[in-house]
Amino acid sequence: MKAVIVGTAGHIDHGKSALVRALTGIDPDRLEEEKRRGITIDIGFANLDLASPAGEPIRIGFVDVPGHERFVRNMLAGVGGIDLVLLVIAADESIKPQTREHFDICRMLSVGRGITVITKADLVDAETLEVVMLEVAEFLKGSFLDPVTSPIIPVSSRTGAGLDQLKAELARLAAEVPAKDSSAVFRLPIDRVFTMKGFGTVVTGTLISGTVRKEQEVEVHPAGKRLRVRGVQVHGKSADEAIAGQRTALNLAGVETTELARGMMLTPPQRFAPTTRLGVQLDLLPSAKPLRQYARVHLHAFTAETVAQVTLLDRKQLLPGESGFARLKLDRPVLLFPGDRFIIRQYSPVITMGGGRVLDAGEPKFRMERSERLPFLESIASASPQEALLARVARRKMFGMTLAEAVAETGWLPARVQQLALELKESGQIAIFGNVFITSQWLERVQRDVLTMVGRFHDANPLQPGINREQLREKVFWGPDELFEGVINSLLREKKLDTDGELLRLPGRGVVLCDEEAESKIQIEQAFARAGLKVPLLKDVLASLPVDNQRAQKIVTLLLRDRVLVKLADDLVFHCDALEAMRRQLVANKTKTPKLSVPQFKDLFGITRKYAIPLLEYLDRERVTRRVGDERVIL
Ligand SMILES: Nc1nc2c(ncn2[C@@H]2O[C@H](COP(=O)(O)OP(=O)(O)OP(=O)(O)O)[C@@H](O)[C@H]2O)c(=O)[nH]1
Ligand SMILES: [Mg+2]
Repeated sequence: MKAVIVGTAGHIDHGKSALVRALTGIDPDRLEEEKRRGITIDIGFANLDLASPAGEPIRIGFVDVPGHERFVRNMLAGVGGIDLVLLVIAADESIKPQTREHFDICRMLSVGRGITVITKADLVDAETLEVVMLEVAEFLKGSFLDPVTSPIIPVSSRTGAGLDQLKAELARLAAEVPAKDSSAVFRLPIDRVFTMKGFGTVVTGTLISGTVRKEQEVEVHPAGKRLRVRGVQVHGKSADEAIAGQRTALNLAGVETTELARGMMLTPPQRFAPTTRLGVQLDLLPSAKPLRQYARVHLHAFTAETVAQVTLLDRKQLLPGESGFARLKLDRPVLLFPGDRFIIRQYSPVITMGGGRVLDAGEPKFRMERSERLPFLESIASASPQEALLARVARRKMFGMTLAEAVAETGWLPARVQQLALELKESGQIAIFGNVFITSQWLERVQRDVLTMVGRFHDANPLQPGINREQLREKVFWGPDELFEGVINSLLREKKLDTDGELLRLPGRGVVLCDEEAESKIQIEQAFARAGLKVPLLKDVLASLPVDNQRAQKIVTLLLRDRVLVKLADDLVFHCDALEAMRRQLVANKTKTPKLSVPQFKDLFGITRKYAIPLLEYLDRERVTRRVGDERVIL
């Protein structure tokens, strides 16, 4: 069944609650104090089933708001999720201050559709009613409630006159209203928290998007706590799930009522983070005072409320009726997505000043340059979803943007982000590596940086075959692993890089041995391996090779780098296996010979003093032995 939320709006005592009761049979004033004083203090709820002109059933959820100027805060908590408004004006009083203020709020929140209801028609004569209708029509001209497109209906909740016409009109409009997206990300702004005997903690709210099911895990923002949905109620009846547009109550496990409050937001777990920085488009009411740079204001979005400081990005002050780009610094974090609407009220005295639209609620952790903020907001303000995603990816520069980041920043489902990303890839504007997006411009730049870095490595290390991947990554990269791997692979594919296992090199650079050199390398290695500790002089070995001395030196450098050979003194080089065998023999004989003098060492390995001293010093360095006087203790 289609679910539509209808809010009331209007001045105190103009008959909003009486109208809801007359339409639904349910008294939305639920508090004892409300009944006693005969005024609405907090938002109240009721529901009504209607049939569309085509005969389809529609469930209307009413959110009845208080008209008292002191309770506009509560009105704002109710109006955030509504699809239609009933602007209620009493025939005997006509337009009053909160008629204007509530109407302004609805306009600022882009409510878009509604019906103007002239209540208490029974209290005035036909002539007065006529005058009031004309006055109201004049007031609404040019707005979303312009009488040319939306009706003004006189009713009496006392006699019932006009109610049938109102119901018919409601059904017609409710059928036209686009349904809230139940396949989008689930979001429930909490408007009430209470305990129910036998159930525990219950929260209620207007489900503004998505679907929530029994036994599902949810996260509450900004607290960040994960909770389980023990039960779901829709319009007061148990259900397996609630869908967007329904008045929803959730019984939550694992949380006390004291941990929850109006203004918090429920979402799927582990995907979203609340923010204290918003990039917005701000609209000031014609009736407001000019908004100064760095002014503090009250911000209301859905059921949340916080103080915010305004930094105007495109002007020094915002004049009445003007619209500009701004950055808001919030005292308390809220969870909002681009496209969400909000209201601002003057800090003191508290009067509604204007409102706006969230453009950016996901400023990346590393700070954006101040100068980048305005162009970014301008670029996404009227962008298509595809262009907006491109701008968001571009903002992340060489770091790229992960799918998870894109989801968190837009509030779109992963599949939608992926689809848009694919389209951007097909038009050559971004590259996708695994789950990371990077713009083509930034990819080119990163590729260039990588090649420059590898080139520099070759210049500094002419005898090395290439740079280790990890080493390169540390030098040039801050983005996610997938992006680094993707960039390297793209360069390998384009043959701008060569690889040899873990090593990367520019094509034609790095040491590559020719056949003769490879042959010589084996000869050198074997000569030293055969010799054990009685090694030949290096220069004698080199002289016997088929290659010239310079190339021979290059090969020796490679063997030393790979620690196949170990140099202990000028012209005195050993094979690593020989050194290892010596070490093992010493350790094996430790119990028999715990100490050795230099002569004993010479005799043990049959070597001369010229070799013995550097070898013992090597063993000391390697902590196999320690020198004590003229002797070595084996450790
Ligand atoms: N004669 C007559 N009285 C009405 C009608 N509608 C409401 N009233 C009376 O007007 C008074 C105020 O009505 P409410 O419905 O409480 O007004 P409200 O707009 O909800 O007031 P707040 O919620 O406090 O802003 C009550 O005493 C109602 O009985 C009507 O159509 N005709
Ligand atoms: Mg009321």
